[in-house]
Amino acid sequence: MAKQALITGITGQDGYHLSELLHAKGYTVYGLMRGQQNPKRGRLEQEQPFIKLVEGDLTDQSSLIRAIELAKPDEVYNLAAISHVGYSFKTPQLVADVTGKGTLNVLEAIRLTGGTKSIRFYQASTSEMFGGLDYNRPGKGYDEDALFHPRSPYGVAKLYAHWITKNYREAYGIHASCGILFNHEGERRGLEFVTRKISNAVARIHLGKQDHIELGNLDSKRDWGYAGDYVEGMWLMLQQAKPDDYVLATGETHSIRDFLELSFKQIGIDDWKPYVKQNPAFMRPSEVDILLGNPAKAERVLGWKRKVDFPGLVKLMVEYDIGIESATNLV
Ligand code: NAP
Ligand code: G4F
Repeated sequence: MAKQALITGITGQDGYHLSELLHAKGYTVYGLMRGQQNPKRGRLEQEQPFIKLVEGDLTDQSSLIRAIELAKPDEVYNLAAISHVGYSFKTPQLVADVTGKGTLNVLEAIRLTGGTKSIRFYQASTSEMFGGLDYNRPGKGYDEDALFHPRSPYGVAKLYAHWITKNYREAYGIHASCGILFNHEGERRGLEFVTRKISNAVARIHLGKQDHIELGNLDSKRDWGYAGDYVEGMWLMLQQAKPDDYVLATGETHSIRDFLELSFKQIGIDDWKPYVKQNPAFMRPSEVDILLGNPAKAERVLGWKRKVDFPGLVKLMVEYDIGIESATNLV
């Protein structure tokens, strides 16, 4: 019998990669989509017709119950969230409702439909929960035992979601695992995130469609991997006999300046500085200065390892954006 999976956040970056992976493994894939006229529906129906779309919203408990009753999933991947850290400072209460309490709503939908023993659950936890204050294990990288100190309404909401998932595991015995994922990027990354903002701008500068890019803090550092590698880790977590929490990361950290340097090199520009203006509008009230993950447990227990390295990631993204931008006349 083919397994059934329900993915919330199906229109997002990870929803794309995970649904491709599960489809290739023979799963029947259900995707929760919000809004009466979601602008991403058309593209999804055209590109991934195998996905069975279910309408619903993380803030609407009854829609989640309906989705579970309809999909009868063996596995639920809770990827839906308001996921932009900067935006979370502008809409902190909404982010608490969606990114935080929304996770409780999915867990409750599983419990109320009697799925606590039959459904395996994945929660999209994040390195933002650590907050970049590397005070407890300098240089070693954050692992599953590191202290949390979130620095944004998004990070705080995700920490609630993380702990409520662990609580449902302990209280009701749900096979629920949290993947503490460090930044993962790729050709499906939203244009509002810094890597894709850069790769897209570099492509447009190369094609003469744009002459500069405006960014905020250039000094922060991130542990950047490729999203396609990370969804494999999500799936592996749900295949284990026992639920647990795992860090997925590369074990390397690079600054925004490093990303700019490699991206501009792709189009033959060695000095990127004349093309970048700093705009305080993109700065955050509190910043996560550095993220570095330690994926040793995932490598040991799950046999997971990232495949795409940092230069490979930058190359893949810039090449993709040059292709997309060349194919359209829009300026
Ligand atoms: P993303 O591209 O921003 O996708 C977020 C998804 O959540 C979209 O499908 C969005 O739908 C959906 N969503 C937002 N509000 C919703 C609501 N009220 N009800 C139902 N769905 C809603 O995020 P991603 O990069 O794929 O990340 C997936 C998950 O992993 C997120 O939870 C994110 O916080 C977490 N995470 C990401 C990273 C990373 O580096 N990418 C790292 C750690 C953790 P619309 O398209 O309709 O807006
Ligand atoms: O690309 P970002 O917006 O990603 P951020 O804040 O690290 O969050 C992402 O990764 C988290 C995992 O650690 C996820 F949980 C979260 O959902 C999301 O996917 O910003 C990265 C860095 C920040 O330091 C930011 O201040 O880039 C800096 N930055 C500089 N200029 C900018 C910009 N970020 C954005 N989005 N836009 C800018 O113009």
